[in-house]
Amino acid sequence: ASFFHRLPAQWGMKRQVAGLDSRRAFHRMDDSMIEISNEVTQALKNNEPIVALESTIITHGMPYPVNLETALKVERTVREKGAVPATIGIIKGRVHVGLNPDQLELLASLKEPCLKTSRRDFPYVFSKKLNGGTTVSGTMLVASKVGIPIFVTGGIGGVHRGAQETFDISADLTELGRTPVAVVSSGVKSILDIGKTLEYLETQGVCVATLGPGTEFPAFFTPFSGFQSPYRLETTAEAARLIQQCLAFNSGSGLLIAVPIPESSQADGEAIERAIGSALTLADQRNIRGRDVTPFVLSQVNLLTSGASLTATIDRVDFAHFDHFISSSPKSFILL
Ligand code: PSU
Ligand code: MN
Repeated sequence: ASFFHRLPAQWGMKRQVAGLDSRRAFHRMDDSMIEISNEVTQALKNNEPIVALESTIITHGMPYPVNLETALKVERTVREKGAVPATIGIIKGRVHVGLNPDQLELLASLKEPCLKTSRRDFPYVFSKKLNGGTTVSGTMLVASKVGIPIFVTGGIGGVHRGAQETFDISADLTELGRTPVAVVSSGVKSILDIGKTLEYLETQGVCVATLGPGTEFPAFFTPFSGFQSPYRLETTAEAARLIQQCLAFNSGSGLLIAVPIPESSQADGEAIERAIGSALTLADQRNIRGRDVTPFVLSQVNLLTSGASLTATIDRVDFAHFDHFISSSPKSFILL
């Protein structure tokens, strides 16, 4: 009996050595893990509209310096619309909500190694004090922890073609099922299987709606994917109401609002979609797997289209959504 009485004390010592001073530490987030910029802190306090932005698109989605220029441009667009941008990323093992231009430059230039960080990667990035670009899933997770319910991005991850063999299904989809953040996106790139992606989102309990005149869920570079959107929204007011009702019901799930490319700008889109087929074949031949698939295919498609896909991506990331832009503060929803 005395042995068992002594045991917890010994464990306590070990926990101290490991930097975990009590069992409660297992449930408590260390303050040093997340730093919120002054601007975002003020906006949260004053209930001003804030838009979360991801950083994998910067670190793994586009080449330098176009990635930095695009990140800054998107932030400017958000500001022009009257909201505060909160780009989320990880520097030396610390999550930053609201990266300043120097921090954006550090991540964009890849002067230091930088890990693509989705939900599963945080513990490793923290423990090794690494830099990280947060994916849609990683960014949603952080946004929800700090109380930012709206997140705007270009393309989200999805179910990869051939997932029945590889099981390659982006953590973005499960995150949408478990984290109450509204993601406004240009849709799902057809490097993915859009039909399976929509099925999987239904399984995860994610409300999916397309904002605009069409009835299809959009591919990234064209408004047409061949798949109907579960729901259609005609106005931003309808979108804002959907978001508000989703969060008020508190089911715990997020939602996905797709904003299709205007039909007038889709000509290049079709050529890009064709290049995707070749890029996927090459990825398979070169045995590219797991987290490397998306970055590889994106850069390959850019090569095959002589840069047209990159230009179109910048347009899709920055421009398209913001025409019908929705923003919010934790308590109110504002149409911009
Ligand atoms: N789509 C793009 N560019 C990107 C991504 C998606 O056009 O950079 C990034 C996003 O951050 C998304 C991630 O969350 O890729 C998905 O990666 P994966 O398929 O490995 O889950
Ligand atoms: Mn994957």
